[in-house]
Amino acid sequence: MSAAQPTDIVIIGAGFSGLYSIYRLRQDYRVICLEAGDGVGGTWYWNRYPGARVDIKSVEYSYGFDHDLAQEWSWPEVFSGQPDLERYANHVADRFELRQHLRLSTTVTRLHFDQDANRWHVYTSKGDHFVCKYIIAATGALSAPNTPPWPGREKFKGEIYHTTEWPREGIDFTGKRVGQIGTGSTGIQLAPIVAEQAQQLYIFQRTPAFSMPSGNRPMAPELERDWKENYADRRRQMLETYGASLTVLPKLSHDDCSPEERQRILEDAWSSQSAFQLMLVFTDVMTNKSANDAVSKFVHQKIREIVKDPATAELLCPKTYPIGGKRLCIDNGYYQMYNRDNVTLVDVNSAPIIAFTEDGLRTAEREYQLDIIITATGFDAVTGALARIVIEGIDGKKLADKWAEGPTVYLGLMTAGFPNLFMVHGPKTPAAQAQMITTGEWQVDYIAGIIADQEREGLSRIDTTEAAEAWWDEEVEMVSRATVHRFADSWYNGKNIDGKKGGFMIYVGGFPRFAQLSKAAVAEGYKGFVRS
Ligand code: N01
Repeated sequence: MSAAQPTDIVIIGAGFSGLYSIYRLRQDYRVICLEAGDGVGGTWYWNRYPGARVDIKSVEYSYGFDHDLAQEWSWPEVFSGQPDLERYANHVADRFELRQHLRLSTTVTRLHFDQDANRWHVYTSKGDHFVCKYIIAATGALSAPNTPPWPGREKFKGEIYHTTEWPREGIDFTGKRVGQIGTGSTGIQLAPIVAEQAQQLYIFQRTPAFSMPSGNRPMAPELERDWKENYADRRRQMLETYGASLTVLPKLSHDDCSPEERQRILEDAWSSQSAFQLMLVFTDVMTNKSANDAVSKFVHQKIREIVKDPATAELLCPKTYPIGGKRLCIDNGYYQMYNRDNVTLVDVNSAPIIAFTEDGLRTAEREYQLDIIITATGFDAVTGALARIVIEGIDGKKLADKWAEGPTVYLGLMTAGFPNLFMVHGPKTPAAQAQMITTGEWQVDYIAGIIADQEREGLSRIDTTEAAEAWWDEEVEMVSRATVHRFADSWYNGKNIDGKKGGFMIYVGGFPRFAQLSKAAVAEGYKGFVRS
């Protein structure tokens, strides 16, 4: 163990919010950013599976903090793939000279709060020991992989890969029998590419997802120019609407439209080259069952038109939850892929996966002989990354114990008993319900303002209270009751993982309301915080 190194702020994670935290805070404070990976980019460093691509236009899904960066950077495609997003993160790290603050391949293992000195002690997998006043956990909502604990993994003679731990050198599927478990956003992007190479691809599906064509295409000069000329306005609009610039907002409810109008609006949205447009066909898609059913049925109709085998098409039609209840997926030929002879859809809802075997996978129905198994089984979302660090707050209380029944937080920013520790995209923030780069920048600016106030006023500690957490919980539950999200089991409510507790993990009241409540708390004399 090396001697303790003093610093002011330790940032955990060098994804987009972690990198911006360095940029924003390094002028005024000593800042160190610890990152488990050997490169920057967070989500876009880890998720390097073929087909990984963002579902928001890249001109929008990019930093806004530096005018010249926004003007000079060019995205080759409208919805960038992982390699371009990782390249952008590296460019930002170099251009703004952030690397001197970075410690890569360094996993934070323990955080301990010294309540007499009001300092955090930070321990890492490399044996480092830092002492700092503030922690910024930019650990990402979707960073800790979820692999269900099927027995027999060590027996399997082939190779197993999780999509979020994809080897940098890639995988050659040529001539292989491949099994892919999971058909969420990740699985849907990956499968068509594997199908082109593999001898046989079995897709193990428990719940079908709603997906629509990504509409990806080379960046048109007019689109790029239009955004570059209007960046300031667009970013402001984005923060004032959903935290994402949904340019065509609906004017009519489902019941206001004639059947012909409904069909035309739905067809336009399907070919709009913007996934979110499908959720914006009527004003009440997320709140009115008949409006939601109309959109679901429209997607079912599209699936039945594309997929030639009627039994496969029926299995692919989601019927157990409303569209939008889980995040809508985007794809490049996902449904068309099922018309290939080398692709088989396996229903593991009716016959669940039981175990890995020497030669493949066994379900309740039969064994499948496989050379490679891909687990596209998602994430221990929102709380997973922090749960993997031993975090000891006031009186040595562990965060894992405090959150055993689910995370409790104030504004998604702080949790009582763990002073001076701030979370970006923490539990019960809008997270993936908004555009995470821009709203991450907003949250980092908000935290920087709080730290500046603490320092200017000569204070040593800021915490929140259980009463404030209870108030935020009520707000989170109240807004979730108004939308269809509660009718779907997903990472939004922790129900993607057996036994995970905690209720709603995401704030679905919209970014503007989240930001307004956050700003009001500070403006009203740090309401809900305890400062000393
Ligand atoms: O993870 P998921 P993901 N037996 O949890 C299945 C973002 N993202 O990595 O639905 C059998 O959605 C599970 O089945 P079920 C985006 O926010 C964005 O795909 O739980 N199957 C499901 O099919 C997204 O929402 C982009 O029944 C099991 C799959 O594994 C989030 O990341 C791209 C199982 C997991 O799907 C997560 O997406 C990629 C079991 N025991 C990701 N356990 C874009 O920007 C799990 N599954 C485009």
